[in-house]
Amino acid sequence: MHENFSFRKVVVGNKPYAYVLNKSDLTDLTQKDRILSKLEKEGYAPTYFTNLRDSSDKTYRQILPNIISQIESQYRFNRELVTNFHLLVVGVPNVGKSTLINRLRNFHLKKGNAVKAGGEPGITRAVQSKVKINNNPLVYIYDTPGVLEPRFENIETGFKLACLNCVKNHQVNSDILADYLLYKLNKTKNFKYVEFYNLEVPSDNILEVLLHIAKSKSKIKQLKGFDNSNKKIYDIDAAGHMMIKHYFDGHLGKSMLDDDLITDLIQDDLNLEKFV
Ligand SMILES: Nc1nc2c(ncn2[C@@H]2O[C@H](COP(=O)(O)OP(=O)(O)OP(=O)(O)O)[C@@H](O)[C@H]2O)c(=O)[nH]1
Ligand SMILES: [Mg+2]
Repeated sequence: MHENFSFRKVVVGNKPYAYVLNKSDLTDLTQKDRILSKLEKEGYAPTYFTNLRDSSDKTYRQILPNIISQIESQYRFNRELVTNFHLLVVGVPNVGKSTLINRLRNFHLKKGNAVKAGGEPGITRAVQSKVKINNNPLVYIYDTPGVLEPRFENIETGFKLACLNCVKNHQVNSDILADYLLYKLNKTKNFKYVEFYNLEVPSDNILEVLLHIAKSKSKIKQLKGFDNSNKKIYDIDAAGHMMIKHYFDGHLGKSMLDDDLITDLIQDDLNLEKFV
């Protein structure tokens, strides 16, 4: 896509919108203020961190009233008489778009789920028929399939999305992906994996870690030798898939793969501190 592609400018333009960062239960939000200020600088506001898995997180309830007030202020200005509104939910696969629609409908309309959600990318296959989520004003929302840029701006973006189960896992070799994941876990000092896999110490050797996982989880595969004999070996590929799944299911601790996108801000802060 065009190198100056900006989701906000191209997709949203001047239309009312909200930027929702879901699955906050899986995210390390210790740098939340920095993330927010970076997003704000890039024009993303209002921004909501939501956890739609946990019903005690009520943040998602603020989204619709905010959008309605943006709509109303625009239409008051334009003096148009419009009585119903249509929203579109857009995002990469498997981030919780359909879940959000159901939750908005459950809460604002007190009605049951209307769209299908699920644990794999690609659950929503086509733009769905509109779903009513509010009366007075009447608001409908369209569910859409997850979208990815045709080409990732760099290979690391593809790795991040694969670690988060936003692209189908088999598109990347699991040991390469697990190697990237291990590098990120170590770099961000997230050593939960050491405890989770009963390792003695942190490691930066992915084969060592995957072999340990394959042994402890009995991931074994059979190979036929040249002499037609059966050989059993530890299945490193299966261990890699397992590690990535453990990660995106949250077993390897709360994490933030975009740490590299906010380090420049941390550097700015450090530079400022020198002058204080
Ligand atoms: N941990 C966690 N899981 C969530 C959260 N929100 C949704 N999920 C789960 O994430 C999975 C994907 O949710 P969907 O709503 O189907 O995601 P989607 O964006 O519509 O996915 P596609 O239609 O495939 O693009 C489901 O298993 C949801 O239960 C959340 O806040 N935290
Ligand atoms: Mg969906």
